[in-house]
Amino acid sequence: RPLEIVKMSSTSFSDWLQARVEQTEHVLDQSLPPVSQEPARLHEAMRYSVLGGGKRVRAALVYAAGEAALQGKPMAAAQQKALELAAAAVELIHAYSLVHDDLPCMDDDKLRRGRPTTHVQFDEACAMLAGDALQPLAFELLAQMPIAPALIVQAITQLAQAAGSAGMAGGQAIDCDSVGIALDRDQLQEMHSMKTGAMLQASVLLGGIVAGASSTVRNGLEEYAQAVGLAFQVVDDILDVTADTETLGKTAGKDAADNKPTYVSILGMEGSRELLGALNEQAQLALRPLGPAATRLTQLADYIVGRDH
Ligand code: GRG
Repeated sequence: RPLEIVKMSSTSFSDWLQARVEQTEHVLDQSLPPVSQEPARLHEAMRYSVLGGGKRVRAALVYAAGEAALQGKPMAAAQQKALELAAAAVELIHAYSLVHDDLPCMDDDKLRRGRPTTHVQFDEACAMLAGDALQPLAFELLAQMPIAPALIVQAITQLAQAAGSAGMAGGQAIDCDSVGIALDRDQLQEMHSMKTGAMLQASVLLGGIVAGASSTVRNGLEEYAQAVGLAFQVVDDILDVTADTETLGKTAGKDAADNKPTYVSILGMEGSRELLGALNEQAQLALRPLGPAATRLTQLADYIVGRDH
């Protein structure tokens, strides 16, 4: 199957998404060190952590934002290659964060993506090192993008800020420190926008950077990404209450048991659903100036808001 981003406005969203998932997994498979190379166990743990499923929402956001930024212009082969590397890079950071989040010193989860977590399958030290090694690999992929060096620097800065103490790692630290503390809605929003929103936003912005987005397009992408990043978390909180938690490897009511505030605990189920609708509307409005080139982004917002796992 040719791994190309073709203009597929007539392709159904699910076919488009499936093609992006396969494309991303192919690039990840090629980019991860082989098990035949030493240290074999570390490489095995890295591959296990990254290639074990996942919705690949962040990768899809990279591709969709790249398409939107091109505004109907044909995609150059170098831009396509760069989008592939950027999409793989955000999935590597995401995978590392899940491996570390599952460790006994954090959430101590036993299942992830329907399989034993990395520290259960291997051991704690190996899982920590696998996460440690996935993170720099992401930046190595960005450094290999065949685009202007100034754009590579922007992309690296964007991803570093989203993953660091002002983004995901910082949000995780606030989350860890907030057990047993009653965060209000603004504090909860700030924590989530750092912990999960920042990486979703970075995915959208990376697509824009790689495809050379104009400032109008970048503004639209930023606004869209903010709304979608938050919506993702609201859905996660709703699913924590409603989904078949056993198959997801989570413990029912885990957040409540940990005394961690969630959107559902603060706004109630109905209030959370209302907020979700408003965020989707905000995301769709932000895309209006981008026209039909943003179709995949509009569909992705609907997908994120409507997801059931
Ligand atoms: C350890 C530095 C560090 C950070 C961890 C993102 C994060 C911070 C922890 C993840 C914990 C978690 C389950 C958060 C809820 C939202 C979320 C990020 C869920 C997992 O993302 P999906 O649904 O997962 O995109 P898949 O498996 O589809 O890739």
